[in-house]
Amino acid sequence: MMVNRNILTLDEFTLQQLRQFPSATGELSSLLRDIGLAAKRVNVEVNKAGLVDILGDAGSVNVQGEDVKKLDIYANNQFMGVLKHGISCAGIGSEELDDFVVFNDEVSNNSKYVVLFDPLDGSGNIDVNVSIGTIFSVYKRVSEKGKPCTKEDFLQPGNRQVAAGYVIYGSSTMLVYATRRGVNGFTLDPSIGEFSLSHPDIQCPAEGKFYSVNHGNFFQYEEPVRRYIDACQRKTKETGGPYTQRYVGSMVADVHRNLIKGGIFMYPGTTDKPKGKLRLLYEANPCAFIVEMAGGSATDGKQRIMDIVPDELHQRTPLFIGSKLMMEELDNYQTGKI
Ligand code: P6P
Repeated sequence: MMVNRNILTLDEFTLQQLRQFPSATGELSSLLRDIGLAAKRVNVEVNKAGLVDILGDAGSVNVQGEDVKKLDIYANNQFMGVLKHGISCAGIGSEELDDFVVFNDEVSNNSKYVVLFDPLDGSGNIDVNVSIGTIFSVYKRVSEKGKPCTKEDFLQPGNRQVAAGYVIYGSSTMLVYATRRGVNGFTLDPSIGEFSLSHPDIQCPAEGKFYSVNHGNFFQYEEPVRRYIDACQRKTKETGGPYTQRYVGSMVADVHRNLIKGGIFMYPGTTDKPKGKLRLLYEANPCAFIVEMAGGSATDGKQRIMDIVPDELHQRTPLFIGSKLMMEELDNYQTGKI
């Protein structure tokens, strides 16, 4: 099958972006290409996970107290490896690691960025062949270059992100990333082994029909959230519905569907977990950056996700994210207007 040579690969796209900014150092383009390489390596293992002894638990438990799947560890090592051996990253924070990792070598100490990532989100779905994803967030370091990066580099509010993205290992494998110049999606083309621009300039529809939440926790949600969910179920053609409830249980899949088709994803706080389950630094913030750059919005139920000043690497936050007008309706419930 001939490949349409007019479709830019990820590498060609990032270099094209770089050429438009001659003053740019190329470090961000290089970092994004490194992430693309790691994603391709992880994709190979995800796609054959049922065939090799990479499935199932690795026997260890991560900082979240969750059984660590072998694929989590493999993915973590792939992303950490390309970032450590690249030219752009001074250090990382990972869902799989207790603390930040400062690379502290001569090249890394002079690198411009730090990266936070969840190497394989939704890994509980690996054994049942449901889409999973990698999520990443890129900040310009605030510490003095030439020295090791510091905790302050990683604990910046999400509104300081330079770039963010995710890889979704689904019916196809896609890498979606956002900078302040827009959101673009690349589908892995197996015939050439490259991520190719398939979704240029992604815009999140202002309206949608999908609402995504775990109904199993319904009676643990705060009253305004329960009233909004109830309203979603009562939508008719006359009131902008009917809505469809879709919940994959893999955040990247749920967020991606809503980014493309319109919709709202909610992981509210519960009576058991008032801060919810999702992590601010490497789940909520990167998804919030992507969705906001595409025209949507993201809050914790009270404030913009990206305005939260983090205290620690693994802190949790409630998350409401998606289409602009759906988020405005939810806000009317949460502020008591409805
Ligand atoms: P629950 C996967 O474990 C994850 O972190 C997200 O990808 C997903 O949205 C959420 O948890 C699902 O959580 O409690 O509904 O199973």
